Amino acid sequence: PRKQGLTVFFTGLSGAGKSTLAKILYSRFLELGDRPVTLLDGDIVRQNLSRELSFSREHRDINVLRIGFVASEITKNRGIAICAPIAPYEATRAEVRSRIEAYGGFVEVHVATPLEECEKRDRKGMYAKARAGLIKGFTGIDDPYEVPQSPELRIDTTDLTPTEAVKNVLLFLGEKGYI
Ligand code: GGZ
Repeated sequence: PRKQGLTVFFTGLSGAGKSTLAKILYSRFLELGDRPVTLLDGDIVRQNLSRELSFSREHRDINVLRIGFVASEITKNRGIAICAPIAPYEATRAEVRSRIEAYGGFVEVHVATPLEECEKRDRKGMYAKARAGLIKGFTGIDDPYEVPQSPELRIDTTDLTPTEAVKNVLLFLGEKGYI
């Protein structure tokens, strides 16, 4: 029998490592080669599907629900969707989960790298700008991130290489029969 579809939904702060893990996972799934894979990375979606949206609560919710809709269509068609938005609100993540679970697997991965570490890395200089007040409403600084209460996986990348972190995701997916 053909395997069911699957969405792997990474959530976490800016700079936590979501995109890095999502990209590696994407290439691992391509290597497996048994199902079509789609990567819905935060910035790609912002550029292509959500260009008009701001970072207000309302617009973040619209953005995350759009990602969830695309992922649900992919999951319905037995593909694999990998999503990597911040998705700061629990209720919105729960909504996405229930819509996708109607069609297949949903695995929420909280990339739980602490704010201090994300800010220390500050790969794009955005935390410095947010601290300086040049960006208002930045997640973790002056905008909320609601910590996932029951994700399938929680991964702190502070002391893990990206490859090791992705290994944990693949191990979980294997154990649960998703791959
Ligand atoms: C958070 C922001 C903001 C604000 C711009 N708050 O590190 P990045 O740069 O590449 O990732 C962040 C990205 C977050 O977009 P998402 O679509 O994932 O967010 S959400 O799920 O909340 O809709 C960051 C950049 O956009 N960015 N302004 N105010 N991140």
